Amino acid sequence: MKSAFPDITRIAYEGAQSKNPLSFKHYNAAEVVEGKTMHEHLRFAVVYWHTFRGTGSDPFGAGTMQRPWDDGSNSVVNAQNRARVAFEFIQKLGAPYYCWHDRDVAPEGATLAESNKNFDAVAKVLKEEQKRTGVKLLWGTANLFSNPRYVHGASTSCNADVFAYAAAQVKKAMEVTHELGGEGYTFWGGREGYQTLLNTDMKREQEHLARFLHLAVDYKKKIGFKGQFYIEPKPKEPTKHQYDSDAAACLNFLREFDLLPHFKLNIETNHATLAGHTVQHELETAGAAGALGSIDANTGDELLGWDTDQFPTNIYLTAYTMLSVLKYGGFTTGGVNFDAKVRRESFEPVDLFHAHIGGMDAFARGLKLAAAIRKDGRLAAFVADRYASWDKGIGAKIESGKATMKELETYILKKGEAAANTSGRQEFLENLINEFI
Ligand code: XUL
Ligand code: CO
Repeated sequence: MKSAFPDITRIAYEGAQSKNPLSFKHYNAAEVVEGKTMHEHLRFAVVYWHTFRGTGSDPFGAGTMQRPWDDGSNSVVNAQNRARVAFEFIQKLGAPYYCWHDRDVAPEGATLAESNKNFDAVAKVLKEEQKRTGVKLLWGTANLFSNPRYVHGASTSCNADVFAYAAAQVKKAMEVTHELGGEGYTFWGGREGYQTLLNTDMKREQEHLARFLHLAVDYKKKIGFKGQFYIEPKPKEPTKHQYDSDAAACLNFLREFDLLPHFKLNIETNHATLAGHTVQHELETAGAAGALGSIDANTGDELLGWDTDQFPTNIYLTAYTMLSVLKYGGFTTGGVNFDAKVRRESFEPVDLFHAHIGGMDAFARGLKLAAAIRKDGRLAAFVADRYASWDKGIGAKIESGKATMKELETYILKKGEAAANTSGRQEFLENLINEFI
């Protein structure tokens, strides 16, 4: 096949002094940080949907992307060619993983049977290309939101047939993920939510969502798929409220319906922002529950209130993200998946390289900064010291569950007043972080 990027060779690490825009300044795959290579820490993944299917269209105008390899048709042959281009791109970039929705990789047919046939035909090429390049599937997922049948949701639709259709689609997507050696499978709530409560039986819809996920857990066992299941929180867009609204809501839902042992969370930066949280908040919420699985790395725009899915270039963002990731032991099954798209105005193929190189370099810097902050130890020591009253005396007694209300009353009556508080030192700590950045 003709090269889609003939002028671009494998992107190399050239170091911070390089002026070559098509090189890594910070991402040095083999460099060891905290005992693991950057490659092992970051586990970068390229998304099929934005990178190979994004057209650049918006509500005000048509697509702008120049993709000369794509004949614009909905044919299987075009999809197979596109798959080969995708692997040329991912290999030249040096990302070890990719991710897809079923409908990104293969065209939807007139019937489920036809869609499955198309999917198999493209999966065959994906498998060949994975073998040829060594690029692996981080996770697969099913698109349960684009087709008009999902207008009222998929598993939370008021229409039971739609639930059945969605289940059939997920069954197939899981099989193909398994066939391609996928290391995970993601459930993002698509349209699982509501536009108005006037027409919504929320309790019933949430029970249906739980039923759906239990069916997937059962089917996973049946086919022997060992990959990790993820839930990806997002509070709104496309619906006004989505049931997987944030990490805490997901954890509560998973616990309520006995699903927590089977799922981890896939935290997306821009979704955290939409939920009114920072991504660190979401990572810490997931991490504290032992459910931090993977991240969809991107960023929003401070002045735009929607899911702009931009490539992350902010070093503070990546440093804080990696501080939380390292704190919870790093990625095992998950990775840094760029659920991000080039801007509508960045329509040339080379922009796909600039975007991913920038994201990878930003995360490599974030990783190095987080490791340096951890090695320095002052931040962790400050936090440990801040909670020192819990390590001994009355604090230790409360934590161990041995203190009663009565005892606490006696303790305070005797003491008269609580020990003096000390400063939270926020500004000092912000300055400390700036020593590294
Ligand atoms: C949507 C989103 C999805 C999921 C996969 O906002 O993030 O692309 O990552 O369905
Ligand atoms: Co995402």
